[in-house]
Amino acid sequence: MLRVGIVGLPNAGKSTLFNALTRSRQAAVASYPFCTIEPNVGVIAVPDGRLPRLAELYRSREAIPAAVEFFDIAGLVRGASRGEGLGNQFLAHIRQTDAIVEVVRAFADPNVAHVEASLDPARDVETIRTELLLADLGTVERRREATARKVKVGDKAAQHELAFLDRLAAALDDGTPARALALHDDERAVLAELFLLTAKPILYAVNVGEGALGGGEAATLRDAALREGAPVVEVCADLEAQLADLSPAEASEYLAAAGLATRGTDELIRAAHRLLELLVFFTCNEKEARARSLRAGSSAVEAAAAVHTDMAKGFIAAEVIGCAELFALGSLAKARERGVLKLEGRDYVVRDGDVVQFRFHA
Ligand SMILES: Nc1nc2c(ncn2[C@@H]2O[C@H](COP(=O)(O)OP(=O)(O)OP(=O)(O)O)[C@@H](O)[C@H]2O)c(=O)[nH]1
Ligand SMILES: [Mg+2]
Repeated sequence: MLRVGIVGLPNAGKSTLFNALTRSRQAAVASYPFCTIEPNVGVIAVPDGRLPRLAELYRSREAIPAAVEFFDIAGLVRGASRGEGLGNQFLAHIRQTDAIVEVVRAFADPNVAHVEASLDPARDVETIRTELLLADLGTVERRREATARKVKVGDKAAQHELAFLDRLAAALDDGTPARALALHDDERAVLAELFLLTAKPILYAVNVGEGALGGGEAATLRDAALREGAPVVEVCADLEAQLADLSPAEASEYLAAAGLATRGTDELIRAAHRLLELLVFFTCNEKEARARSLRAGSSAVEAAAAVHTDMAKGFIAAEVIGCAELFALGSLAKARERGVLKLEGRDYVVRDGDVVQFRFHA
């Protein structure tokens, strides 16, 4: 399962958001900085309105959503890359994630200390960016020393790598995250070995408290995020965390009363899922309707492997229909009748929303 790390300054509301996401009180929350030291881990279902409709069509006894793991990490402060705050320990935890959700504090509350003493979301984003860049620069420099030693003893391949590491270090030094670089395949391989923090896809979760995001600094933040191609999602972490104990109906009522149409956390989970470049395909029968995550661009046989290795080994064909088409027709029988149920081979590229039944030799 892919893992998303929740990153940000202390007291930004990371653990509050984690609890809102997991609809639990698993993570300790406090108004003092560095409340979280050991990370909290939770598996979170990806909300998908298509799943209950499919479960109904197939008369499935159970509906099982796709899931992503969220990892609530200790707060990061200015100087973390040099070991300030919880420094290196914190950075090691981020290294273990596949994508980053950065919580940006945009709520004002005199009872909750701000480590920078004033509210300024755009500055906070810059602070975190700088620390991640500096940490990566350190990683690249250590690798560069090792590579330079290889070049000295006449290793030809190392020369290429050294040139790439120089380019990489210059980019980081210039404020460009590793994810923004255009890379050749061999460079991509070196980058993968470095586990750089700025190579991970990122999205910003702006914690707006009970109010809405507005004003100049919010616009600056959005502009900056857009320039780097990062999604921005607004959440009311504290409000949504309070919904954890309510039934879905009560929660909707509460949200409506607060003037919110949807849960920001639902949007956040879907955005994180997209950030991981995942799509969802469905397998459905009477036992269960199940949403499954798959890397975008994967083939039918790779999708089969995501269900069971035996299905991939004995793969014969995949019977496929897009769920939008299926909903329009109203039943699988009709889809069969109309001949819109397609039989696809192992190289078929799976699309988001495909309902797939695999045929395979047992
Ligand atoms: N007013 C207000 N307070 C919030 C909101 N979100 C979080 N808080 C409060 O802010 C404080 C810090 O929240 P946490 O979730 O513990 O913050 P954190 O980012 O996990 O902090 P560290 O673990 O110390 O890095 C707590 O007192 C929360 O109740 C919000 O949206 N509005
Ligand atoms: Mg915390």
